[in-house]
Parts: sequence; C-alpha cells; structure tokens
Amino acid sequence: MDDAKLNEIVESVVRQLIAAGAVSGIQPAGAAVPLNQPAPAPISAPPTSNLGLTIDLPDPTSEDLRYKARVKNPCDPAALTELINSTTARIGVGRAGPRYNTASLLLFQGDHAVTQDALYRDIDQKLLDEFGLFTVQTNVTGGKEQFLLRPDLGRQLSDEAKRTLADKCIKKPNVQLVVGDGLSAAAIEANLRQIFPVIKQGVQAAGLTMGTPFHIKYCRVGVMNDIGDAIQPDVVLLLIGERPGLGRAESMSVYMGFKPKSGETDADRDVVCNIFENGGTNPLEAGAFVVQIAQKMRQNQASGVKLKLATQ
Ligand code: B12
Repeated sequence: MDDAKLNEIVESVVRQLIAAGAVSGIQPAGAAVPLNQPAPAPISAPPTSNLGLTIDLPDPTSEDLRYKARVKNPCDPAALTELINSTTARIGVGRAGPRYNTASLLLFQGDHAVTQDALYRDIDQKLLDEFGLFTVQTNVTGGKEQFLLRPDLGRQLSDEAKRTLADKCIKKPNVQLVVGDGLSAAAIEANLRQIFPVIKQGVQAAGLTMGTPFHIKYCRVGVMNDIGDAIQPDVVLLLIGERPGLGRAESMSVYMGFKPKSGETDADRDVVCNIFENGGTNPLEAGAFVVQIAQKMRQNQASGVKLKLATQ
C-alpha cells in the first residue's frame, strides 16, 4: 500500500472519530497535507495531526490511573480493588486480546523511561558543588554503556584518581565518606541533602575524624577496596545509587567496610539499603544508623560476616 492510500485511510478514520465526538481538542482542519509530513509545531505544544487533532492524553503515571482496575466485567469488583490496593505490583491491568491495553503499555513505558533516565544521567554537578565534593573516575573510559557492560572496570580507581586522592585527601581518617553514582544518579539527588549532614554530625558527635569526602563517577561497590588502599581509613561509607526498579529510581544504599583492601569481597561488607523518603528507610534515620554501624565496626575491628560472628 502506498503512502497516499495509507493517509487517505487514516484521515477517514480520524474524520469519523471527530464526527462521533470520540476525540477532543479539535482545531479547524487546514489544507490537506499528508499525515506523514506533520507541520512543524512549537516544542511545548501537544502533538497535533494535520487534521488539527490534538493528542492530549492524561498522565498515565498519576496515582488514580496507576492503580485503576482495568479488568473488563470482573466477577467481584470490590475484591479486585482490594487486591490492587494491597500491592504496588501491576495486577488487575486487564488485556486487549493477548496484549496489554494501551493504558498499561503507556504506564510501563513511562516507568521504564524513569529507569533509563536514572541509569544514563550523571549526578547534578550543582549538588556535588553544594557539598564540596570533587570528582574522580574509575577505569571506565567509554561512558555509561561501558560502565554497564564492564562492572569490573567500575570497581577500579583510575591511576589519575589515585593520584588525586593522594593529593587531596586526609589519610587514615576514622570514617571516609564517598558518594558514587552507581546505577542511579536520581537516588543520590533524592537523598544526599538529608543524609550527608546527619552522617557528618554523627561522626563528629561520636568523637571520630572524618576524611575528605569526594565523588566517584562510574562507581561500583567493589571500588571500596581501592579507596581503602589509597586512603587507609578505618571505615569506608559508600553512598551509591541502587539498580532502579520500574518507576522507582530514588533508592540509595550505603555500603560499609572496615579497613577495606584489595581482594576483599561483599562478605567483608555491610549494607543499609532501600534508603528513600515515603516508604523506604528514611535517609535521616539511615544516616544515624550507619554511624552506629561504623562505631561497631571500629569496636570489633571487623565488618561483614566477621562482624556478625564477633557480635553473636
Ligand atoms: C543486584 C543485587 C544482587 C546481585 C549482585 C550481582 C551484581 N553484580 O550486581 C546478586 C543476585 C548476586 C545478589 C546477591 C545477594 N544479595 Co543482593 N541485591 C541486589 C539488588 C537487587 C541491587 C543492588 C544494587 O543495585 N547495588 C548497587 C550497585 C551499584 O552495586 P554493584 O557494584 O553493581 O553490585 C554489587 C552490589 O549489588 C553487591 N551486593 C548485592 N547484594 C548484596 C548484599 C550484601 C549484604 C552486600 C554486602 C553486597 C551486596 O554485590 C555486587 C557486587 O559487588 C539489591 C536490592 C537493593 N534494593 O539494593 C539486593 C540486596 C542488596 N541484596 C541483598 C541480599 C541479602 C543478597 C544476598 C546476601 C542474598 C543471599 N542470601 O545470598 C546475596 C549476597 C551476594 C554478595 N554479593 O555477596 C539484600 C541486602 C539486605 C541487607 N540489608 O543486608 C538486598 C537489599 C535485597 C533485599 N531487599 O533483600 N544481589
């Protein structure tokens, strides 16, 4: 089928929809321009077809649409609503034949976009400046794509980073705070303003010394070993963005280790995870909690499994 024929069919369907009042936001139809050559529109304007049809859909991620029951003719509508309200999982979404219906598909795509954005974006430089955090990089040199494909490189500080840390950081502090992008820049942006001051004040109140905080770009948890080798702190606290879930990108973790060094594994580390406001571990509470764990690590000279065994 050629383009002219296709346009004719689409325009005829749109005319019928307009006549039936099934679509709104109609402007007067202009000269017959083929539908596959849309007239340039201002970026902020909603997309329009050449028939003046405005595609103006409600935001599929709003709470009421996210949790709307979409099963056609449910046997027990009240039970269905109760089930949907009992979980954040995508249930009761209905179907169009064997496929998702449009509303579910749009919601899924909207949520997926949040995840992609959190993964591929860098932490806002203004936020890092606000806390005086300078940036060093791991051995990832090929951008986010390489970061995602090569976790091993994200666990090694680059030679330049090691030189910068040797130059700028206080050595052998009691607590070294480090901020890493990990798998979500949004997680750091959502929590740093609250957790950073709590940790700083908590460390000072405990009479401990705090190292020079900094930011690592393209950062994985395993980089804690290189931080330990470079700075030799008692405890490393690594604030890092967790792998985002669909539509949930603001969840942060603090991974912790006592005197981390080359060759150590996650068995030597501890983690406080799911840090976010409204539903997760509150960042203020998490800040106080990790300072307590840091003290416990110093008292027992251990972290991870060894700390568990020492405190049993
Ligand atoms: C991905 C993941 C894994 C993957 C890690 C593989 C990988 N290379 O990415 C796998 C499936 C192997 C895994 C295993 C485990 N995990 Co896990 N994992 C996660 C998840 C979903 C995301 C972590 C993330 O984004 N990290 C940040 C990125 C940047 O880190 P990364 O450098 O890419 O990857 C490292 C970390 O993910 C770390 N890691 C992953 N899980 C754990 C658990 C602990 C206790 C530690 C210290 C480190 C650690 O291992 C990776 C390699 O170093 C979280 C959920 C969450 N909300 O965070 C749970 C989570 C962190 N895991 C958890 C647990 C319990 C485990 C296991 C102990 C389960 C078990 N009983 O075997 C094991 C421990 C394995 C280990 N590494 O020693 C819990 C921790 C709870 C807690 N506070 O102690 C979480 C929070 C899930 C949960 N809600 O229960 N995990």
